[in-house]
Amino acid sequence: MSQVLPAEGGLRRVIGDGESFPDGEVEGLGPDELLALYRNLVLLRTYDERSVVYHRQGRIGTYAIFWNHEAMQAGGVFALEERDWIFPAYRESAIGLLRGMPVSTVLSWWRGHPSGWWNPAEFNVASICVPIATQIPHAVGFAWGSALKGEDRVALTFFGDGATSEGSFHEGATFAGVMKAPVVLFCNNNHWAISTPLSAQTAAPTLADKAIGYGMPGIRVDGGDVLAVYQATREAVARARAGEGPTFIEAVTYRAAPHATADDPSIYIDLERVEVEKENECVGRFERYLLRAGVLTEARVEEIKQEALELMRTGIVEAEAEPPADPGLVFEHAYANPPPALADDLAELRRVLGE
Ligand SMILES: Cc1ncc(C[n+]2csc(CCOP(=O)(O)OP(=O)(O)O)c2C)c(N)n1
Ligand SMILES: [Mg+2]
Repeated sequence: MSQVLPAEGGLRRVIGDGESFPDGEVEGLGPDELLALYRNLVLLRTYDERSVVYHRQGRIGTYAIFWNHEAMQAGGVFALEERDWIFPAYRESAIGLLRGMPVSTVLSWWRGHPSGWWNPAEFNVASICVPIATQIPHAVGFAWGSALKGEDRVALTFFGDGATSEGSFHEGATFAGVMKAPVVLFCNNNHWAISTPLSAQTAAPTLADKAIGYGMPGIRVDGGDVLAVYQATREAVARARAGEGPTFIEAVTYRAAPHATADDPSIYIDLERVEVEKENECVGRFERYLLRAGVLTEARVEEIKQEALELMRTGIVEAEAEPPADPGLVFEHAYANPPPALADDLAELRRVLGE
């Protein structure tokens, strides 16, 4: 099966455009599941949009925006069981919300507060990795170890197009293929690694082509179509659970927001393409699908959005109610015998902070 699956030359899609491309269906998803998936999308979207506001208000630090990545995140996670683990990067910082993590925990992470570090075993969500691609070997090792222990767990790891050029991706993918680790390598191809374009990450026609060299199937899917993402991930998870090893999923999108709150993409990005992407953004796409199918009403949409906003309001209040962290924590746990200069630095920091 080490080939790019034949149907994957184009991008898999399920959601139609309301005109020439007809709506499809995913077997096994009834109205309740579809609504649950919609709620997850709205929760992530609301988290993201409010976080940009909180950043502008100086209430959280630099923030990695994931606007229009919600379908990849929610669709991927919806294909997992609770016992399966998620290994996120900074772009999936709020993925824990889909596992019941409090909003205040994620906001605290972006506030640089220790209460933002959760116990991974509580939610089966590993810590956020900022060094690019490092979560991939973590996920693969975890999945392999889990299989050796006879547990029935799959690991899903998210990473970007840029991450596929990193050594950690190569090491993780090689190991996963050789060991047949029950892992899903989920690549969100948003065409950019900050200002470095996709064309710099591979000379092959697609990123899914990379799967071949690691002996695993590669699937290409429309990253803005939450149902197509769910369906593709469900297949990959089933393959992993059946002992058939890893799958590489390339979910294709185009980054419609800045890389992070400290970025000005207008100097490098294709602004027309961004406009097209915004028009076709993933939450609205699924919302219109559900309205067409009669699963959702305008009134229900409003209700679900208000509920998510309320969760955010409570979350930021709780995060801001945390007592200030002791700056000494930054200096601990790195050295058994700290060099004297470190103590001087901490003293200086305390002086600057007026402590
Ligand atoms: C090992 C490493 N090198 C460089 C960086 C700086 N850096 C932060 S984000 C980023 C771009 C990554 O792009 P991609 O993998 O496509 O993910 P995206 O940000 O698009 O989700 C880079 C190079 C880093 N965090 N880690
Ligand atoms: Mg990228």
